[in-house]
Amino acid sequence: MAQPHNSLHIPTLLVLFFLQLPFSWSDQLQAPTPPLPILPLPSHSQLKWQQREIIMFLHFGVNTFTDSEWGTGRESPSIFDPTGLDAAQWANAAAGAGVSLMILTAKHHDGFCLWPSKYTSHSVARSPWKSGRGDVVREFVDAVRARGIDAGLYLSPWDRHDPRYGHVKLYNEYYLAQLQELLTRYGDVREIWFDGAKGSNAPNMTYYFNDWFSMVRELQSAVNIFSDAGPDVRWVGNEKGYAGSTCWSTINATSLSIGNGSITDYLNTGDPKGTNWLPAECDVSIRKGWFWHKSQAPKKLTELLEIYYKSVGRNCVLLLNVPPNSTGLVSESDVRRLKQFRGAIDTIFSSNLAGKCSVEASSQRGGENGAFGPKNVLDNDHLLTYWAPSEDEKENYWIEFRPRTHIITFNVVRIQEAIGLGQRIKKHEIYVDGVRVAKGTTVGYKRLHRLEMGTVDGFSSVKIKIVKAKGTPLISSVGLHFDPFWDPKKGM
Ligand code: FUL
Repeated sequence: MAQPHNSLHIPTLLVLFFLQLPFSWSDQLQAPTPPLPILPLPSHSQLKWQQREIIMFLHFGVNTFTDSEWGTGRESPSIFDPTGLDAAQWANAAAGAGVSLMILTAKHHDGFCLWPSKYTSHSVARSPWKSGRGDVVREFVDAVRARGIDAGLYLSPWDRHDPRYGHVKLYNEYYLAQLQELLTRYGDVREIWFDGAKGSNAPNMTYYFNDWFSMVRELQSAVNIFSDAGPDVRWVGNEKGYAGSTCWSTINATSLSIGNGSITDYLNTGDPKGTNWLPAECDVSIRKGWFWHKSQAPKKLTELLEIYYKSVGRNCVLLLNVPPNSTGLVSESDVRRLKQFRGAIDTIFSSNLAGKCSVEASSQRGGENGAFGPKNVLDNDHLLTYWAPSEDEKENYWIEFRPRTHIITFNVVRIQEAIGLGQRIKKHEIYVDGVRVAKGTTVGYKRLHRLEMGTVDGFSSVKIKIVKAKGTPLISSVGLHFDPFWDPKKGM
């Protein structure tokens, strides 16, 4: 009987089955694959931004010479004369703090431009500094790049000087023209800052954000765009440098808008159900003001460390402002504080005491021979190698550290997720010898816990439990550290 077209009879199927066998045997020699991601994911530029941890902000302009924070727009360019301006000194100060990106206020709300823009005369070109032939933006980008540091720029949307402000089309054209100057004349720009502030008496203005953002993307491929609402980096919702103790890098961008005071709590915590990867940046000044004032001094080291734990230690990037003074230099007191700050961070985190422990976990993806074992949390990679539990395990995931020989003294626990596959952990707890010493919600790129109970001096087991997660948690790094500056009684 003729076989119907398209169908296979049983002997043929058997032959095909046996032909497959060698392939399934060799399958066993292949490495177990990484798990599927949980969307949304960061872009390549967002991942690079996150790993910077600390960025330096520089507020500099006419306000530096008038002892004010918000200029009126009526300042005469003749007051701008930073006779000792040395952008290499700014870059050295940043390098001393281990910073890899610096962002300069090319134009603040007063409208004065630190570069000779051809679209306005309200700029350095009309100032006595370098007889009007200077360009602060040029000196800044050249100096930071010479130091191996990336450059970023702030261009204030609110402009109190330019008469076009309030005339929607004219001002948007002006703003875009300046954006094009900044993004074509000065090489690579890694972050552009769109500030949301606007005085209550300022004229009505509609900003053409979509045009601006599209223009930025057209002119710069590796840039991150910051605004209250992203699209690449969001504001954390305050200027104290503190993220929420729950802080998701995910959020719903459609619920955000720029300059909207009612969404600060949402910005502070993010949203586990968010469909956009839009991590938060914590901006704060090393001094009280954003601009330099003779009467102000830098924050104490303990205050800076508090900020570090509540920003970088809560899955964010810290944007620390260090304002150059009227001579055009970062003040010596600030340079010293920055060095101290970096020194303290290095003292605390440069050695990982968990490295002196053996490590076990509740399960591991692909079994003993897979590449996802718990030891991955002890290597120097904090992104691409990670501990992944087996997908058969549902909740109650744990990873445990036992000292091999030494007595280990620590008061800080660091946990990092492999965020390249999505942020997942919703709730976690830390136990020392069976007693809970810390608990928290999100982890993200980095979560730091300073122990409220103070220092643990010797233990037989530290266990981290992942109590709730979106799917299987993936932990890229765990650290046990000793912070000599932490005093739980003072809370700092
Ligand atoms: C705010 C501005 O009004 C401040 O002057 C400063 O630039 C800060 C970073 O953003 O919105």
